[in-house]
Amino acid sequence: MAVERTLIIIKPGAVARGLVGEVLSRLEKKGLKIVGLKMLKMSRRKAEELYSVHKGKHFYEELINYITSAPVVVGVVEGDDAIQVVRKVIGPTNPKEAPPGTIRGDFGISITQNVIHASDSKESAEREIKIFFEEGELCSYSRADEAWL
Ligand code: 3AN
Repeated sequence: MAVERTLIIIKPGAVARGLVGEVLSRLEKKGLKIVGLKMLKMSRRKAEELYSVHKGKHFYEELINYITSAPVVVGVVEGDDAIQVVRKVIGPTNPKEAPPGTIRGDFGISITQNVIHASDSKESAEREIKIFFEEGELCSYSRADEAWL
């Protein structure tokens, strides 16, 4: 068992559409544990840090403008192989290619308005969590269903 932590961001459009509960619920029902959670309006500085690998790409400005346009919900999710499991639950980047049953397949509108961000590797998860959370803001607790895992 490899317990990992990953960063999720429920994007502005999904917050505005009232999808926060639905998205968190899908992750919780999959057995993932929410160990940090907050709502914030992302600063341009944090957005640029988060998406630094995309600087210079044709969609970069649109991406930064969108993610800073209105409140987002950022969270840290923990579980066995959480990075890969969360990516599976959310589906591919482009909602048109995301299968039904995945978060992006069911709720994604476009490649920009694709509902949720999640870290794609251990290195990204470590880096991205630090952008939004102090270590002391993350909680350790047992889920009631852990005894069955
Ligand atoms: P993911 O979020 O699936 O890890 P990345 O990291 O490749 O995808 O892209 C980060 C974000 O940039 C995506 N969530 C999406 O909003 C946006 N994005 C990626 N590729 C494109 C594209 N070709 N056109 C517009 N936006 C894009």
